Amino acid sequence: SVEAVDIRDYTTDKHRHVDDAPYGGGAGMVIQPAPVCDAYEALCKKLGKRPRVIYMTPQGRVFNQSIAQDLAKEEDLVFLCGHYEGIDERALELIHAEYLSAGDFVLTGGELPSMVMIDCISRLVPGVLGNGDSAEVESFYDNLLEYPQYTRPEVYEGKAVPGVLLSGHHKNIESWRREQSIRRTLERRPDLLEDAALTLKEQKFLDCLLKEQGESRLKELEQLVKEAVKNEETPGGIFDAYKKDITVWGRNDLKDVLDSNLGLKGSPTQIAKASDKVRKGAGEKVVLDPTASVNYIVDKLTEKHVL
Ligand code: 4G3
Repeated sequence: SVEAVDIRDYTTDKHRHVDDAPYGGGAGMVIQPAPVCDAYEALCKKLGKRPRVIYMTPQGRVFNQSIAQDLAKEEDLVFLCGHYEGIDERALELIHAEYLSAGDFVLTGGELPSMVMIDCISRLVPGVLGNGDSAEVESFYDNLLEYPQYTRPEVYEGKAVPGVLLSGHHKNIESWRREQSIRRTLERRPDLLEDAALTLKEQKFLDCLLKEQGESRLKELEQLVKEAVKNEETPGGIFDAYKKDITVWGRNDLKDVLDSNLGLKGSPTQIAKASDKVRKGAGEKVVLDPTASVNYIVDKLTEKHVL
């Protein structure tokens, strides 16, 4: 169950003040340590133990399913919510507050983040809200996103339900769903794949997807580099080669990028020549045309930054 504690009940003055101006000056008010600590101590006395205290703050570790699983093991938890102002640092130290954030955004108070966490944690407690200890609880199962779901009708607005789901072939359905989960995770949350639990076969499948993606990126990148080299005079020939990895402004900056990242020194022409020399050194036939140089540069950029 959830119980709200009002720290104003732990004040002694007649206006029940809980905040005061910050030492050192500055805007806003700061919650004083006594009401927070006294409220916590009263709670500890009542419970006969000292429950973990979670302080809701944008400066905390970002809450996730695995933190929820850890917190779900606790018999009792205290969620401490600041409102506008901060809380005196000494109170946070004395009650051993753990800092958690609901995400990278700022609200007027910690109440909504605490409710998000309470909802998330409580559905992991067996017997709470009708949920059991089923595998369904692990929604971030294997660190993959969920596969798409379909229900009746079989065709809606001309869009049919994927045939495999109607086949009754459970093994195929299961592997189709896994494949969808992997595709979707790569598409929407590639960061999750780092820790995804994949079978060897699934890893191979992912490698194929990545290779396809890499090849199409390469084509685009090649086009971008060609443009940049061609538009020697246009400083506005800006391109952002794969989001954040390489940003090149016209040809002179291309030179800088090649210089600092690849150790290729000199003017673009010299670089082109140097790259051909390297190609020659590597036993390739020398092609002194710009396209070949562009290809070489693309290779280098790809090797270092994109794939
Ligand atoms: C402490 C938590 C509390 C410092 C609290 C703001 C967002 C979150 C507050 C502070 C909050 C969150 C109150 N806003 N992302 N506001 O979990 O700067």
